[in-house]
Amino acid sequence: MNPNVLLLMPREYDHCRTHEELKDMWHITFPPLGLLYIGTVLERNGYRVRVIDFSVENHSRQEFEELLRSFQPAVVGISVCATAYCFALILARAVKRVLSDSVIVFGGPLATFCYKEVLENQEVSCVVRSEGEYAMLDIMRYVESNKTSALSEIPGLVVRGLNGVVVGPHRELIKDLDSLPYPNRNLVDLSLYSTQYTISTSRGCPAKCIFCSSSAFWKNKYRIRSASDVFSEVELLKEQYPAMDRFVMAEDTFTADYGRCMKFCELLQNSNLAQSQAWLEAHFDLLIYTH
Ligand code: B12
Ligand code: SF4
Repeated sequence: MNPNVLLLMPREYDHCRTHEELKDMWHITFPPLGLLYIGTVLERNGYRVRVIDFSVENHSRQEFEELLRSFQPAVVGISVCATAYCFALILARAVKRVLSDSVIVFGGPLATFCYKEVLENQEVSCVVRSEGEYAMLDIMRYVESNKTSALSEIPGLVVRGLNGVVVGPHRELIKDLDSLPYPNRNLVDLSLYSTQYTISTSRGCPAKCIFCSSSAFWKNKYRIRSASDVFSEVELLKEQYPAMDRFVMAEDTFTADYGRCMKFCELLQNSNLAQSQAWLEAHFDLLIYTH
């Protein structure tokens, strides 16, 4: 039987505020698109996937442990940005206590940059740096093959070695983002989010502001999906969620490619979605430069 995989989005760790209080503060919550992309690729390859997003779901320690016992994931992937690191470690320890043989994978921005510090925690088996879909697929195959190869041979991974960390071979970024399946949003309960309909149309940012991690995270490459692929996803969202009247481009900058931007607007304008609102982020210079 194929091994199961559990993907976790830790909540931001805040000693002072409860989940309910954060909700009252109009805390913005988006579905975890990165985990949904990874989960969808793994599902399409025959693995059973569960996603738990602690930024919108409340689970006591006991409930979480029960879930681990019943679902028995062989691999647990945790998405880690800086503010969620403490909680991510708490989750990793809980997993290790219940399922000592599971492979615990950290990915996302903090893990990508601070992999040495992350791997000082014995419960973390490995770190995936940058893009996660196919590195996670390789990890699932490694587990499925009864761990006959070495984790350190998988491109894009960092593991603990006898004398410090071992950085595995380089992994190429996905060349054609249109080749990725649309994220299966049914892996989470969309009704729990303050912003439900989000789309990722690009990866990276051409602006390269010196204080920002985006370029370094996406290996200095800016990749975009085609206007028609993005528009098809919007159409699919509308079909699946007829109540949708607004969607959000959840990424660094949508407007950097003028041609694609105009093509997308045309497609939208000439469709029955013309009344929908599209929210997006754009770097000001890129907006002016392209006009
Ligand atoms: C949309 C967005 C949000 C949304 C939703 C975040 C979410 N939970 O998905 C909202 C508005 C809620 C948000 C909030 C915050 N955000 Co924000 N956000 C973004 C943004 C613009 C896009 C994220 C996204 O959906 N990308 C698309 C998907 C496909 O990519 P991805 O999420 O990176 O996932 C890929 C890889 O990272 C990796 N990966 C991710 N997780 C895992 C896990 C495993 C196991 C593996 C193997 C791989 C892996 O594989 C995925 C697929 O390839 C990014 C910038 C960016 N361009 O990435 C900032 C970014 C992630 N946010 C950031 C920050 C700082 C925050 C906040 C802390 C802000 C604040 N002060 O409150 C909070 C933290 C909330 C949280 N716990 O995540 C920083 C993180 C920096 C850091 N060093 O940690 C980023 C990188 C922006 C930046 N350049 O500084 N954010
Ligand atoms: S425009 Fe935004 S996302 Fe792009 S490099 Fe600058 S700060 Fe980062």
